[in-house]
Amino acid sequence: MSGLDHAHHAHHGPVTHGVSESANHDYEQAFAAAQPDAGRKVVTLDLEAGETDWEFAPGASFPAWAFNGQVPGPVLEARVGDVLEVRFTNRLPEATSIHWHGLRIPAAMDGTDMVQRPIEPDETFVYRFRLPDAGTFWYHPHVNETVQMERGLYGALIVRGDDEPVVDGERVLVLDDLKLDRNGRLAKFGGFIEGHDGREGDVRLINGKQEPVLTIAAGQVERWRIVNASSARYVKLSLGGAPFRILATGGGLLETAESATEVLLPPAQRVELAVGPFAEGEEFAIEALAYGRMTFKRRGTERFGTLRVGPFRTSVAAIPARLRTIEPLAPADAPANRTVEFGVKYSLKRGMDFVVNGEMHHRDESVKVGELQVWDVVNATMMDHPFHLHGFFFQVLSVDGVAPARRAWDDVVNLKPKSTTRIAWMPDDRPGSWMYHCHILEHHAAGMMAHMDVVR
Ligand SMILES: [Cu+2]
Repeated sequence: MSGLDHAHHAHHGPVTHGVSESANHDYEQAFAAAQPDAGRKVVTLDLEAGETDWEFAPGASFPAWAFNGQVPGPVLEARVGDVLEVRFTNRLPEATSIHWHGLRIPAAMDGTDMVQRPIEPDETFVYRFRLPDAGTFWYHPHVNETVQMERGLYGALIVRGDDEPVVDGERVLVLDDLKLDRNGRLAKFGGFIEGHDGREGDVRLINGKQEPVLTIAAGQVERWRIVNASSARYVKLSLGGAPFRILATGGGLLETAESATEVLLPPAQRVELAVGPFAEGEEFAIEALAYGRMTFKRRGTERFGTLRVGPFRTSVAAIPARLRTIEPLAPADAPANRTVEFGVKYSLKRGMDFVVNGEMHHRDESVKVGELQVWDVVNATMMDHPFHLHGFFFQVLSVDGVAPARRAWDDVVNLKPKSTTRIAWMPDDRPGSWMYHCHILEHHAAGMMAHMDVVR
């Protein structure tokens, strides 16, 4: 990756054509405004989406869609205050775009069809934005996601802060599953169960490989940055019952490291764990424990991979008791100023519709920059839904009136069946078109989403 800024105006001509003049203006403005902080740099890179042979297990492969010929796409790394400039070229047979999941960037760079025309085959589009927060994020298309993400289009994005815990090593684990047919080809998309449950497959992957074996040195502590990139699978992650510490969720570090033996990752969620130290010769299953979310198809404990402990190495790891301070955005009993209800409706034509406030692809009221939002996010259905808000972090104030055990920043929260989750978020000065939706991709596609403007 080159750290040098360079002339960019030639890059985005071909694709802004066709976007409304105001969208084009917002894009140009966001592009020019993206400047690195003092002492930081512009991280530039090329990404290309195209067809590639994805060997997910020895001798087993299929024609995938991938970023830069690999699944997952390359891990993008930068520091808080850097500018990321991605020159993206689409070599797929259909239109696409990139959504930068969890990043608090200008609306014009969010990658949805609200803010840009999908990028047609052989077109190039340049995303450019400043990275405001440290954490584990990811990128994926926001066009035909049920197909494009299942076929392999996703990757992790790591943003480092100035004051990170010291560990002996770091790894990124992108979790996914693949649904194949009897012949080892991608199973055909759709059907009633897939529409209801979301698409889940029986090939479980870490970093694009089926049930790999990872090795950690005895005595060492690693930081694992974990992304759940699957379409619908909930991963209640366990290391064969071994304790670990949770350092961060989707919006960065927690206030204190939390000891646990399992952690739930709904689709699109990220966690960071401190793993280890272990003794040489130990072995642990990296597995998802059974998690009931009222689907037709039920799953027991299933393995994603194996962790083996190799020879001892000395450790320099130092994880402080206090990781950071998160100021509360609102008191736990702050009254809600909006109710958003995730529901289902039965339609004669389509069977089941997934709706927000009674409407597929809901158009929600705008919110004003600087006005605190306290939302009751209601799940009126009998199954779980991972709620995702684009472009802004929120804090969970309560679930069914009970304050959560910890304060955290997130862009994804799981909504339990028949529950009310009260969240608070602040629309800072990034006006434009935003959305929130269920991150079970099939539910999102079936209408469980809403558009909303942030206005000055
Ligand atoms: Cu859903």
